[in-house]
Amino acid sequence: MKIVFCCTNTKADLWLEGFRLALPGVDIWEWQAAEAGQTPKLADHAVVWSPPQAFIDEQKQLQNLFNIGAGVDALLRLQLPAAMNIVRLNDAGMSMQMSEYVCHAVIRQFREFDDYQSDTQAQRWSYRKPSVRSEFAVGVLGAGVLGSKVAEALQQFQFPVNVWSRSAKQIQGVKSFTGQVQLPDFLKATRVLVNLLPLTAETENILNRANLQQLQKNAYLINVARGRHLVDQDLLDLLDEGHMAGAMLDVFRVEPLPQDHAFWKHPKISITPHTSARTLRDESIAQIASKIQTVYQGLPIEGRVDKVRGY
Ligand code: NDP
Ligand code: OXD
Repeated sequence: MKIVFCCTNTKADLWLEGFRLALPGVDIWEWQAAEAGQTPKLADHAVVWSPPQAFIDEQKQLQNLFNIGAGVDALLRLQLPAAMNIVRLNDAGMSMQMSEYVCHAVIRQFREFDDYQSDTQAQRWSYRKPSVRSEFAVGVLGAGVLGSKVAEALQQFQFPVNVWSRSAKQIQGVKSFTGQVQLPDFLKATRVLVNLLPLTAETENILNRANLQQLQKNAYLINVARGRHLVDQDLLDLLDEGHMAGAMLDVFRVEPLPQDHAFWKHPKISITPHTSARTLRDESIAQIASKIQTVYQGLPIEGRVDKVRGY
């Protein structure tokens, strides 16, 4: 069994060590581009994050690309041979982190903690009228591995929760909306919009003026999926016009967010550096190793990406 590791911005050593422990006898190495005239060593499977096209062009025998993240948009931008499968990470500790992040952001807005922070700085003792929970409906775009768990977590705090996905979902206490036809009703019912969609041709720029202005007045946006879902200027305009109350953004069109981007200094925008749900090394190694063993048993594995659908 030969595995090549090619994860941009990731130190390989501990990953390689972890896979050697989980898959005794495996031949695993970190990819380096072959020198001109050198014959590259070819692997059967790869563990990847945002690899370059040169990697795919060289490693022609790969059966599976095991992505060390949930989103596979960077892989689908490459020219991949038809026979090369993409396998996404299924949760592996991400849904708990994502639930923490989103619940934090929703509660922070609902309980006006940013305003209390300003009061602290001004040494001002000032009560606020409590917000009405029933008027604080949270709408989650995407009800897959992460979105469905986030919807469940939000219910612990008794917010009304709706989800929007391609196919109908049955999540206890959560109203499910589907497809383009039901998107307007979903948006109209939403005070806090959480984006957990994959980035595909259909979902790119979905957080645009036409959609965001259908949200309830004083809406709040939490974007934890991909920067290219959001039309940046449309958000800035809707914040400045007062239709939207604020946003918490974890992902951006260009990362790191450029120093001169207007988001940095906007008083109603909070920023985190693509950290809402991190890849956890041990959990990810365990999941990928188990999937590789399943492949060798000739059995189907969870998380095979439909390359046409885009997720
Ligand atoms: P899944 O693939 O499990 O879920 C995707 C959901 O989106 C599904 O419910 C799917 O509907 C729905 N969906 C896809 N396309 C459409 C569409 N055109 N119209 C309506 N609904 C659609 O993904 P995950 O939950 O695992 O992850 C979601 C995204 O979160 C990732 O793709 C990634 O970009 C991002 N992410 C960000 C992280 C961060 O740290 N910021 C960390 C991890 C992930 P259906 O169920 O009907 O197929
Ligand atoms: C992912 C991510 O897709 O970290 O897993 O963004």
